[in-house]
Amino acid sequence: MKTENAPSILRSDYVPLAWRIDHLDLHFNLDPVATIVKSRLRCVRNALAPAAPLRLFGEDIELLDLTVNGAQPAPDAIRRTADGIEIALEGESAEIEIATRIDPSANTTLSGLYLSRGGFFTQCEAEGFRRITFFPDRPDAMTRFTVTLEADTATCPVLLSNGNLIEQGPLDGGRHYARWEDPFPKPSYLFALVAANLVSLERRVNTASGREVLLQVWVEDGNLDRAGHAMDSLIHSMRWDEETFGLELDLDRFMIVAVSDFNMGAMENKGLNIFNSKYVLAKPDTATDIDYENIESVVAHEYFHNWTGNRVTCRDWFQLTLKEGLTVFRDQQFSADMLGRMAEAGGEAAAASARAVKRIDDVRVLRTAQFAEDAGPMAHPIRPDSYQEINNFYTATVYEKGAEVIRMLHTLLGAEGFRNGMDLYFSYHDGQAVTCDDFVDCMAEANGRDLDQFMRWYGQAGTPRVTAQGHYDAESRSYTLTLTQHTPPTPGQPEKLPLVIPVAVGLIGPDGTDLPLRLQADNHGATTKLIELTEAEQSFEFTDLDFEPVPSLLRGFSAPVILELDDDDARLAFRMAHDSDAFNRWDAAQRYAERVILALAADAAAGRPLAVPDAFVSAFRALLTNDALDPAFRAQAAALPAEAYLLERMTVADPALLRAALMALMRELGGALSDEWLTLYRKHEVTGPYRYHPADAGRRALRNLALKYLAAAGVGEGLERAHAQFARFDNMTEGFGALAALVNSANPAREAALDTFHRRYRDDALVLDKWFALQAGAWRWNAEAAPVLERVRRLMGDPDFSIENPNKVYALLGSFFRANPAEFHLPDGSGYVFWADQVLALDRRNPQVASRVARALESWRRFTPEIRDRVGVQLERVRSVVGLSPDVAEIIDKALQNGR
Ligand code: B3K
Ligand code: ZN
Repeated sequence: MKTENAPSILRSDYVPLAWRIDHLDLHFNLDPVATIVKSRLRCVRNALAPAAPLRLFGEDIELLDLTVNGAQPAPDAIRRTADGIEIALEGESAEIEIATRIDPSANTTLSGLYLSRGGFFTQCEAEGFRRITFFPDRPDAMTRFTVTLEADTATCPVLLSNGNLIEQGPLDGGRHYARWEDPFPKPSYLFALVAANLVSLERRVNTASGREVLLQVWVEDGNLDRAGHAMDSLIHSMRWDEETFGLELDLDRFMIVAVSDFNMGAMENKGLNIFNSKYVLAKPDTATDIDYENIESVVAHEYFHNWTGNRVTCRDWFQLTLKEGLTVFRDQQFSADMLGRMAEAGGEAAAASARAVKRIDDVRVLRTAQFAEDAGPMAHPIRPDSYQEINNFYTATVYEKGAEVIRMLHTLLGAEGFRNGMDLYFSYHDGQAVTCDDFVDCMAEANGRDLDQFMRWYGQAGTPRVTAQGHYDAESRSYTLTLTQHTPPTPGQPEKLPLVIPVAVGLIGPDGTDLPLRLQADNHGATTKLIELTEAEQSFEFTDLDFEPVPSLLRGFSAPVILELDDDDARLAFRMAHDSDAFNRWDAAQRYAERVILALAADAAAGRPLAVPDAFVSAFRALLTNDALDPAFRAQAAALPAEAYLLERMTVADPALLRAALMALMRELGGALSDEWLTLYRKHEVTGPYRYHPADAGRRALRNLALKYLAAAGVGEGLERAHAQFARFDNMTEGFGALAALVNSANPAREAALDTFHRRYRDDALVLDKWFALQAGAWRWNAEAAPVLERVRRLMGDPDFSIENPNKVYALLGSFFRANPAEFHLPDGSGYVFWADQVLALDRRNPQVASRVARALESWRRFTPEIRDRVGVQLERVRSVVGLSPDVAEIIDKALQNGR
């Protein structure tokens, strides 16, 4: 096991490999408790690097034998180090043979080779390969792999690895073997094997250039009827990458394998993607519209990595956003295109709305998870400068903010310019391990543009604040917009420099329509204009305006910044009603709601009655009942901002006050608008068999939201509708939507509904995850009800719960710690003791999962003094435990040191 107090690894310490491995031959004799791995490495001296011994990493594995060029090395040529072995090699090349023994049954970390439901699976990113065999386990060591697997035929009839199957057959003793060869050099983090009892859904399709390829989705027997959507998503992804970027599948076979025990979402191993079953399995009765959407996007994400990540990979782990930010951007564009295309049948406006709804979803995630991270003790640039445990840096910053940075390049260079940059990137770097600078250099070169200042986005942490001030001069009929930017200090970065911030601007006239824009000399007259803020303060003058306009800034969320507006309530209501940019229209509604919620929280703090302003209710009603707007958009606009986001917006985070405010607002909007909600509910029923389609999904989302507000407000007819919907549902979106409404109400029938649901899905692990998550995240609408913590403790003892399964941990504990702040932060501090107990119990089994759970309290210094005192004690308690993993140690240390 790795131990705590790992030293920080620095980006500036990068040294090229002294020895390249040009071929690796791996042989696995798979056994649950004693797997023997034999490897043969062909090493070649790297003339471009300083001379050094061959450095092989190894962790928790037993070395049985090691030879150099067929002989035992001299004792002084080999040295055991804290993280592996160093071998002094002579000459220009050498062949190393190594035998190791590992015990997959004891591997509870789910990193390296492990067992899940009797099958063997691997997870090697970031540093899992060293838990399988000794190897230069770093991403710039690109190697050609040949892999032979031997296993019991009865328990593991299917033997898979990367690339092409070149041989297979029976062996003595009820065993069999398969040999796989991957024609493309790859880093060890992309290695994978699967040996299990699975069945596959298969399709043969042609690539754009006419090559036939075999696609397989491997699942457990009995789940084939849930594999179709993943297969369709894979085919759509292939087509999209061919059409959008001219990128084709480069292998004869591409496999997706679903596994029940997996630390994260999925993994892009070359030709053998391994997925958390949550992101593969779907049928109408078990998966919601959101599950369908997530599956499509995760399948696409992993498939897109084949080019952005695998063919061109990262030089070192600091460059992680090179592949992750870019691939998230690609999957976001793909999903927007897919949704837009499906919605096209309803007209152009429906397609645009579907795309906007996708953008809103993405920004919600960014604002909730990434802005909080950027403001807390773990704040880091999208390309960090140091880390203790790389697995802690698969963050919202590296992924989501990284994707926003790529999106800004796309915005600044245009789709064609961006594509030219991508083409150049592949032409220069295919088959290489490169840096973020290499990528941005290609964008710059292909477009003849200086992107030096833009590179600051890679190095500066923290969310920039942009302010806007407008001044209208009636005499000159001009409007001057003055923008400023400022990025607050973050740990280790006291000073920041101005960034390149693309700001998409529109100006709205008094009648609510967009005005043609004339910006100084540039006389296009378009209604949305991209301006580039590059200095701390800059002014832009718009001319030929007969009235003072209402500005609509950062349209489409053109940069990942916090836009501080001094719009008053009336202006927000005006933009809620008129902004032609769907994103900004939604954003105006969210800002208005935020303002009302924070005022209600202040009322609660002062002991004043909580009264929702009529003007807000009217603006909300107008938007909700505007039939010109798509149901999906209305559902987005009428959903309140996330609680975690609102906590960040409070000067002092106080979960109890915030919850009181949110409950008051939901009751008011549910009650005062009950007729409107009931009408919407009736009008938007979806008839016919379930199909995954944005038009239907939007209607279902709006109806479920109606039930949620009505149930919260205790409106009798709403509760009846929820009961009726729950009593006869044939798709999970409606079933779970109704259940969620009932559970989030004071209605006593909630328990019976939970039982019914449990009985119906008792054998379905993925659906039970929803059941756990719903209860852990529930609000207490009935003041007499017991604290949710009691229920969470009880559910941990439920026979269907298992602390060994990450999905269960995220569903029950993750939902409680992250999605239910008011219940987690109980005034007596019992939530924090429970949190510390769980972090410590998890850390002994699975540090990656423990560290994710640990992060739930990292922003503790933002909370009230009472909360800070109690959390501080538990953070210290966790920190004092001997043998803490470096994963959890890094999080707790940073939380204790870098508070704000
Ligand atoms: N690359 C993997 C994530 C690996 C996480 C390692 N702790 C999935 C993805 O981003 O596609
Ligand atoms: Zn990824």
